[in-house]
This record gives sequence, structure tokens and C-alpha cells, in this order.
Amino acid sequence: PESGVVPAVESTADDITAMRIRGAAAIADAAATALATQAERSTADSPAAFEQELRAAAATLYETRPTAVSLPNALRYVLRGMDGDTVAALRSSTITRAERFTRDLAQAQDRLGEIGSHRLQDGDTVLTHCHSTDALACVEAALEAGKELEAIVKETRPRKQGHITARQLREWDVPVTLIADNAARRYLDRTDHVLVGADSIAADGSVINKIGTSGLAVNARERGVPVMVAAQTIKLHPDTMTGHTVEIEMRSERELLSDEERAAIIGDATDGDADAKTKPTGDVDQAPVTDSGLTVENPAFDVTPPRYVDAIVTERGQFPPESIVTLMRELFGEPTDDPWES
Ligand code: RUB
Repeated sequence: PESGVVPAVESTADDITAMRIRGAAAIADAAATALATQAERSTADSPAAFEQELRAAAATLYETRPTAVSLPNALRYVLRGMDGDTVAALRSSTITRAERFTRDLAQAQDRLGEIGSHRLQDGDTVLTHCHSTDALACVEAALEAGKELEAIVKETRPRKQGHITARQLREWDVPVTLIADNAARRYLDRTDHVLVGADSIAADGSVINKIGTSGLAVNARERGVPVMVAAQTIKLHPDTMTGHTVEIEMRSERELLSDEERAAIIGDATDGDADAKTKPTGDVDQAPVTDSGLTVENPAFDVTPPRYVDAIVTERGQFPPESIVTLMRELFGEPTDDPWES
């Protein structure tokens, strides 16, 4: 294409959009790797053209999903490492930077797991929502320390990422009880920790994670069960320091309703083109437009206020949510523009 974006980047972007690559850490990792591939395969004949291609590749990746800030954080990190006066120098500095990102990401997750594992005692039961590699890193480190744990795993509709969590836990030989999302409150009586990940953490300590996290956290507070959020610092959302809110992704109604199910509800077998009639938007108040009187909304994430969260575990230590802004100031300093938006 005209932009010079290589097919491998387009295909990574497609994989993220279609959720073949999913979860905030995996998305960030894939995006950084895709930028390295762009650098490797670029045929740009001038430094300016090379930089332009890298920015176009970053923009393509950025457009995929809006909620996990690890994605723009990763893109920004790699592009800021692009340095040199020749195409060769730019290429190698970009690749080196992307490799460093991937290495740091894995190291941060190990460190976070180690820190988070101290909250888990021998014999504890954790209740999980969705599939978070950061959350599972805490379990893995606790197991490695010789603790025995059990897990109650929420299915996590509509896409059932709980199955991925259950598979991983069974590989580690952790006894798993899989439950429907609706059953969670009943199982809090048997739970020692609610353990979840995050797609973004806002400056006020709000946790943006898979839809259903906030209701779970409120119920856990009511039952006196601590809520532990495992989130590397790449999940900290710099824009929220200046008052921006995090966009909540609205996904296709087809994740909730097949064409047949839709027709059964509205009594019109010919109305199959559901996607054409809905306008997904980040704004929950703006309902999708339909002409059938049936509106289906499918937000993928929600916001858990800081008062329902006991600790945010990062690779830099554990924080009460209200003090996460201190770490954000230290890490981000003053907010700046995104390098691909020029
Ligand atoms: C995934 C999700 C995960 C976070 C953290 O949502 O909400 O809890 O991304 O995951 P989706 P990780 O399946 O829609 O991408 O700890 O692996 O970064």
C-alpha cells in the first residue's frame, strides 16, 4: 500500500481486532513486535520515509482496539527509541528498542507475579474473571513458592475467556471450579481473594477491565473479600492524569445474538444484516441505531471505582489505588503528544 505498511503489520492488526491476539499484555507485545517487523522489511529510501512508514504502522495498530492503554504505551515506547541519521541506523535502533520492550514486559510480569504472590496464602481460593496473564503470574509465583491454591473461574461471557484461564490453571494442576458469571456472588463465601487484571488504570485508581469486573468488586466488598488487581505499569493510562476518560470498547452485537436469535426476538426472519444497523460507539449513552425497536449493546469493559479495590500489584510494588498517581507522575512526568499523530 501507499503508506508502506507491510502486510505483516496489517495481519497483526487484524489479529488484534478479531481477538485472535487478546489481553492487554499480549496486544502490547504483538504491537511492538509488529513495529520491529515493519522496520526490518521497510523498503524506505530515506530516513524521513522510514519514519513516516513507522508512524503509519503505529497508527494502523493503534486503531485496532481502544481500551487497553498498553497498546499506545507500547507504540510510543518503540517509536521514541527510533534514532539515527540513516535508514540503517533507524532500522536497527527501532528493532533493538522493540526487542527491549518485549524483554522488559516479560521481566515486569515475572516481578509482578513474585510481588503479588505474597498476598496469597497456602490453601487460599482465588476467584478470577476473564483471562489475565498478569493475574496468573501471581498464581504461578505462589505455586512455585510451594503454596497450594484453588480457583473459582468465572466463565466470562460473551467470549468465555474464563476457559483460557481454566486451561492454564489445570496445566499447573490447580483445582478449578468453573462457574457462570451469574453465580459469582454465591461463590464469594468460598473465596479468599478476587484476582483480576486490568486493561487500563486511571490516575484516580479506577480499574478498567473486562465487563463484569465492577459488579464483582462491589459484591466482593459487600462480602468482605479483598480485590487484588494485577497490572504492570504498562497498564497505567498517562492521559488520565490530565482528566481524559478511558474509552470503553463497544463490540458487535453478534457476540450476543445470532441472526436466528435476533429474528426470533423481533419476529422478522429477513432481518439478517445486524451489523449494518448498529453503530458501535465508545459512548454508552449513545445507543446503536436500529429500526426494529431492539437494541443490543455489548460493552467489552467497565470501570471499577478505586474504593472497591484493595491493592494494585505492579512490578514496582503494591499500591492502594488512591496512591497509584504517585507512581504515574514518577513514570510519565509531563504528558506529551503521541508521535504518530502528526
Ligand atoms: C482481556 C482482559 C484482561 C486484561 C489483562 O480482555 O480484560 O483482564 O487485558 O490481561 P479481552 P493481561 O479478552 O477483551 O482482550 O494481564 O494478560 O494483560
